[in-house]
Amino acid sequence: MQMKRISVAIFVGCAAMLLSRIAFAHAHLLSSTPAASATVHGPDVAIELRFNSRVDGHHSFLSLVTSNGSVALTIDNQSAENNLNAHATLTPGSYTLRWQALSTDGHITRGEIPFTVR
Ligand SMILES: [Cu+2]
Repeated sequence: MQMKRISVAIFVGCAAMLLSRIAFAHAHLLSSTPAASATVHGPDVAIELRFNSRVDGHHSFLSLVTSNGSVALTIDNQSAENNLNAHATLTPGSYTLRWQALSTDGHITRGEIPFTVR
């Protein structure tokens, strides 16, 4: 009898956890600056990624990939809790912004945004 009660409690706990995970969907990228495939003016480039949910700026990662390799970017103070911000000084050329975002539900999403600096 005691055993049955415990297993029911575990089941209810799991269902609640599952529901809360669905409610706090992981971070999907809504838009970015630079936009994908955009050409922007250098040398000072402001980077902003906007997501559909809160992201943890301290446990997310941004890097810039060029033909010479990749450089990690320092994430600035977030302009909004759904955003990741950074800035870079870039010479003309092709770049890929690689991002990895930790959302508040503990899920990680990642992607790449190619852009050109002229
Ligand atoms: Cu998630």
